[in-house]
Amino acid sequence: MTGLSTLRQELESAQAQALADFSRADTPQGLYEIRTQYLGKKGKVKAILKGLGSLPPEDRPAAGQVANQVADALEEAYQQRLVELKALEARRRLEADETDITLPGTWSRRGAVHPLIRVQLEIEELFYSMGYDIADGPEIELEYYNFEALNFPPDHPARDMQDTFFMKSGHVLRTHTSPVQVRYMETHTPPLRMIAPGRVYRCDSDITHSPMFNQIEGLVVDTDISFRDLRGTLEQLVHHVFSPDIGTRFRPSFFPFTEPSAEVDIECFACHGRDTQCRICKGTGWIEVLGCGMVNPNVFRAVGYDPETYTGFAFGLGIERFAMLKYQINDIRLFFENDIRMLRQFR
Ligand code: FA5
Repeated sequence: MTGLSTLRQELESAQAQALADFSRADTPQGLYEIRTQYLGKKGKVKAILKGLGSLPPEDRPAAGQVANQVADALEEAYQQRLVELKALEARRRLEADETDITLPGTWSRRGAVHPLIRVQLEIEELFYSMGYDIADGPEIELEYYNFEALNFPPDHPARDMQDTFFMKSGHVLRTHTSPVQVRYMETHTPPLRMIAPGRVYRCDSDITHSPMFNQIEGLVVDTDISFRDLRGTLEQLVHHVFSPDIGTRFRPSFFPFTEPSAEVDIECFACHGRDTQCRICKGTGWIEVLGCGMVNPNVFRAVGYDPETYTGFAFGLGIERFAMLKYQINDIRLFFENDIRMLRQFR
């Protein structure tokens, strides 16, 4: 056998062995190492080619050609196997990451809307559908807006009606949402319709009174608003929140910012006036739910409206009072204690 054919055989058997090794490789890294064993600087093909120098000069071109063919074939086989192994590796990774939809899931508890927010949204929804604007105002309020502009005379005991938290700065924590009426009228011209929900503060605490609670104010001003409009609107409110068959009663009352003023009672839905021991209405058959009245001309004057041209009505309700009645909650503090057992009932 000539040197050339020996070299050719050696190269071909190295090629066959390399191809077998390539197909056994199962990672791109392992494959690369095998490639280096054959095609690297110290690899088998290079070692065989070292024998090239000992061949007769006329055989060297043919031997070089065979060597190149083997090197090319191995490189091509390497690239092909590399593509396969990369695809295999990607599939393995995907399979390892795959979501097993048969595993039990992580259970997340459903939240619930807080009963106060529920009642607030219900009321907002009603008034919004009747074309009312929803307004807002500051909780830290000037005495002017909380009292003076609402026709509370200076140093008048009426200010004590509301157990005010006074601040050194001359501000107060607003005791009701009525100041929003004044602020709203200052920036709008009639005709207007608005409600203003918000937090208010009073130095007052027992099972039906909280130092921080929520009110919704309502205000309508136009050229011919009457007490009938007020009555119809509030009856609609009571029917919407409680029940269409609940009766209402308007009782004369006093607020410096309305004249005449009234308090609205609803029929006791627990005993309908039949239980003299009823805990809800205390045997009277009626439950007080809000204050209201026709806007006092002095309030119109404070905001620059002509009381000869305009009339209006206003009302203010406690959201906690509504929610306590609606859901039969007997202690106002339950709204603010975040006791999960109570809140869960509103899911
Ligand atoms: C007022 O606050 C008037 N601004 C309402 C008003 C507006 C009248 C517009 C006329 C025109 P009163 O002080 O009655 O009114 O409070 C209104 C409602 O707030 C009460 O009916 C009651 O439901 C609720 N409320 C009063 N004090 C507390 C308290 N400490 N905790 C929880 N709710 C309260």
